[in-house]
Amino acid sequence: MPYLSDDDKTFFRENGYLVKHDLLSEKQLHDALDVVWQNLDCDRNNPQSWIDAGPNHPRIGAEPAIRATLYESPVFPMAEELVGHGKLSSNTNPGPHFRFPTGETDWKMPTHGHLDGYYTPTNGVPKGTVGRFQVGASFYLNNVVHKGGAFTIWPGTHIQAAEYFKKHSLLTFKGGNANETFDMPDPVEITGGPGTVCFWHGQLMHTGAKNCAEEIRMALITRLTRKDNNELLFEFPEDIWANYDGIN
Ligand SMILES: O=C(O)CCC(=O)C(=O)O
Repeated sequence: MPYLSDDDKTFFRENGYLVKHDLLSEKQLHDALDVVWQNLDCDRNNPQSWIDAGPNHPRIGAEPAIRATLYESPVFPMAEELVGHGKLSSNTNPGPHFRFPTGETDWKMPTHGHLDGYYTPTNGVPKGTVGRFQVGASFYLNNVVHKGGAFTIWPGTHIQAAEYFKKHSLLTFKGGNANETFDMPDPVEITGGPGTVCFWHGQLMHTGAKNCAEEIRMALITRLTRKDNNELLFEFPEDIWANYDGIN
C-alpha cells in the first residue's frame, strides 16, 4: 500500500514540495531528542541558555536514533515513492539543523533563499563541483510555530531552476543568492508539530526563518540522491521528471 496519493504527487510536481504530518513515532522522537540534547551546548532545562546558542552543529547524523527517523519511519519510503523504488542511496544521514530563539519579537518572512549544492565561499561546496540531489526532507523533532524559525520554501522555483540550467552553467550559479535569478513567488513557511516532514525537490529555493519563539527549532535535514547521481550531476533533461520514476 503506497504512502502517497496521486494528489500528493501532483502537488509535489507542481509546487516542488509536499508536507506530511505525524510521520515519526513517539519513541523515535523521544530517542532522537535525547541524542540531540546530549550533544547540544545548552541546558535542556534552562530556556535562557537556548537564546542565540548557535552556531551549534553536533555531528550526530550517524547515531542510530537519528538514522532511525529516516530509515525506520515512512520518510525514506515516501521519498522512494517520488524517485523510484530501490533508486535512492541509503548512505545519507539526516543532519541536525537548529534555529535558536533570538529573544527578539521583530519578525518578517525571509526575503532571500538559496539552492543547495552550488559553490559559495561559505557553504562547503568546493569550487568547480556541484552537489545536486533529487529530494530533500526536512523533519521536525519539536513543534514549529509561525515565527518560530520554520523551514521556508519558494514554491515552483524548481521549475524555474530547470529552465535556467538548460541555458546556464551550473558552475557559475551563485547558489547563495538565487533571488537575482528567479522570479520570486511568495514564500511558504512550513509549520507543524513533531514528526512533520517537508519533502522538497533538490532544486527548490529554501531557507530557515528567524526564530522569534521561545523553543529551539529542531529539524533534521537530509538530501537524498539516486544511486546513479554521479552520472546525472550535470544533466538537465527536457523532462525535469525523467529521473523521478514515481512522478512520471
Ligand atoms: O534550517 C533551515 O530551516 C534551512 C537550512 C538550509 O537552508 C540548508 O540547510 O540549506
